[in-house]
Amino acid sequence: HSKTMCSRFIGSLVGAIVGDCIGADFECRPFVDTLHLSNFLTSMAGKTGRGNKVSYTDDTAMTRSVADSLISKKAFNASDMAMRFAEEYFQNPGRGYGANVVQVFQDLHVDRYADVYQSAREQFGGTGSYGNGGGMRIAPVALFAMNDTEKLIQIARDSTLITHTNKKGYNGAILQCLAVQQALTHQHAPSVRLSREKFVEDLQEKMKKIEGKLDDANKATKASEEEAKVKDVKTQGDPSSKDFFYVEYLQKVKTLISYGDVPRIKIKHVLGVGIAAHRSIPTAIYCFLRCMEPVEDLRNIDHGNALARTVLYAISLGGDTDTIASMAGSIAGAYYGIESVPSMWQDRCEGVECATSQAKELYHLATGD
Ligand code: 8NA
Ligand code: MG
Ligand code: MG
Ligand code: MG
Repeated sequence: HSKTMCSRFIGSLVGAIVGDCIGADFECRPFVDTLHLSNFLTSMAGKTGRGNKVSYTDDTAMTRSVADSLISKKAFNASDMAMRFAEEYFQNPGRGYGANVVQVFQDLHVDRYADVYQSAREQFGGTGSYGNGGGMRIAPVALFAMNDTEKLIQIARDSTLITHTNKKGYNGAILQCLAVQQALTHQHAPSVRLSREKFVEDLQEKMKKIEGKLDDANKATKASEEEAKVKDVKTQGDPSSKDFFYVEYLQKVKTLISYGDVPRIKIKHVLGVGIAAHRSIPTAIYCFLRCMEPVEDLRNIDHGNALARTVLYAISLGGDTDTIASMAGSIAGAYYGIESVPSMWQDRCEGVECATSQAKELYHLATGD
């Protein structure tokens, strides 16, 4: 059992990397066809020798900082994590960061990390970012706090608030973190497959408590209380202002899964493939669940491997491909384990070795083994 769990820790971080590295080439494309994906994988396999790696982007850069911070402090430490985000950015600014989050790094640096939550609160006129940048880097938190859901929720929220103070931003990151945790801790039993319906219902149950809290904003989010007041006045009747926002998105995921094979255009329309947390995190969860079953036009390139299928399917939706594939890949990796990540992918994606040792450290911290 414990060897299997360690494999799932590694699978989660490496699954996130392969999604980011392979997905990055397709970012922002409205459509990605199977032939294009197939050609990309062929050229990836053909790269040999030095410089054969496919590069990772901001998603992995920030995930690495989250893991490094948790490992070195053996706890969540906001200033340490903020400093790692900013220093990594200044060392490698060309990783394709979100357009606005870079302002937070600048402010953190200029203000010498005095209040690491201040700059993010000021983003977007005080409403805070709802980008998926919190969710894209959250997998290490799920590994670190695997056995303590309350702690997991708190670290997911507080670590996201360093850059994203909009409720949709940090609740999205919490949802993604809970999805990784559920995938990781699901007990595989011979011949009993995970109930996809129950997987979603369990997430709904947890999100209902989180989204239902009256003051779900915490110490670090003065701005979001004001935002909530403004929103009450401004957007009455707007479905996006409802309290149980992610609970409702999860309902859509459940319905779409029950339909079986659904045209991609419908997934893109209902769930989205954008850079907003709410238009990409439920989508990533859908990709993981949908790909437990074969996808007809991916049969020739997934070789019957459900993890590979999850990543390729997420990319095939277009839009924010690196981030959605990375988030879907981290859930799938936590469920299937590192053995399911194709060895060619492991070999050709930048950062796999580092993620592997980080996952082992996190496994040690979480289990004592
Ligand atoms: P972010 O906080 O800058 O948010 C990303 C974008 O979301 C912003 O630039 C805005 O356009 C929009 N947005 C967020 N909150 C609001 C708001 N309250 N009002 C209006 N618009 C808003 O950065 P992030 O870390 O959340 O972004 C993550 C994404 O950026 C990932 O997809 C990542 O891969 C990267 N990304 C890079 C490229 C690229 O050019 N390489 C393209 C897309 C995304
Ligand atoms: Mg990226
Ligand atoms: Mg400032
Ligand atoms: Mg992206």
